[in-house]
Amino acid sequence: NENAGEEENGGNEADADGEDGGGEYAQEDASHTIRGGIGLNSDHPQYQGLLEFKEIVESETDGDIFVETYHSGQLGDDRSMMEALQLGSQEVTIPSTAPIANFVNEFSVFDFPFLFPDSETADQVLDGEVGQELLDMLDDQNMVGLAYWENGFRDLTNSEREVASMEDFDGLTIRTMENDLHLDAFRELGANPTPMAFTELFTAMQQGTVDGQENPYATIYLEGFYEVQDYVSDTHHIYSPFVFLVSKQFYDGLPEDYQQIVSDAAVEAGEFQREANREANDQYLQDLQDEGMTFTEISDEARQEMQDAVQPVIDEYSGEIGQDLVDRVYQAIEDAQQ
Ligand code: KDG
Repeated sequence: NENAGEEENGGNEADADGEDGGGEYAQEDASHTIRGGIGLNSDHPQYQGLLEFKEIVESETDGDIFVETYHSGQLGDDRSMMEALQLGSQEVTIPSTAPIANFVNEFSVFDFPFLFPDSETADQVLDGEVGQELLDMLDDQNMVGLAYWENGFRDLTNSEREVASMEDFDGLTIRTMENDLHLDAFRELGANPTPMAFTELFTAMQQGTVDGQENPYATIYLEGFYEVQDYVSDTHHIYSPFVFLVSKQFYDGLPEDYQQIVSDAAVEAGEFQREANREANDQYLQDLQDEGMTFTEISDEARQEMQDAVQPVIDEYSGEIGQDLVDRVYQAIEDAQQ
């Protein structure tokens, strides 16, 4: 995104679309407006994906659906944007699955630690039957889930010490997303987890309210976390999908051909986003080190120890979610690797 430039860490001063989108269409000529908001800033591949969605939808409807894009939590955090979708006061948001689990708890299954071996396997499972089954559950919550995008494998950063193995987590205050499974997993690892909206994270690290956080490299770099964090470890502990969500009230009010355009665009922009995201996550570990962060590699042995420690949490949540669904997810992972 050429116009975004270097964004100040928190990204609070980021401005709403039009400027960024550089679209050819005007809102006053459109019959429908989609306000799409995300928590990450305008440098992130997630925002590039949202701009891609805008371009596809506007050109396919010849400007009759206008898309306004917002980033950096300009419309609120993940939870409040989902609530706005439910109320019909916002049309689109693209949260991680973790906060979605507060609305449909089955979504926690995709956040099981060490579940997906790689992104390609995740794609196949999420884009397959069981992924669709979960999207369908959003209907009851007045949201329509149109596609999975990618946030990516989450890695730990902190300002205290190198984290190479489990004992290094001891007592570290780690911000997690607002999700019980994430909290429980970090407790098992020995950390002191604090749930917090993404929009508050940078300040919390800057002021030392938390020692660390975990997010994919792209987010760590593009949000400027290296300014307030010294250590990064490739824990890769959880794979975070994004879900492209639409307000059901809005979607149901669209003519059928427009529904099709919107849902195809969410998938197509998602393919673009996943690719951009993978490139970003590959590139930014080096950039983080160039910015002065110390990188610590997690050995297979240490990762196995972490995996064993969080197994009770996986067992507990499997019970809550339903072992049958969980087994189908494991089966889909196995099938994807054939
Ligand atoms: O735009 C999505 C973000 O708001 C959020 O889901 C990012 O991974 C995230 C986090 O740590 O909150």
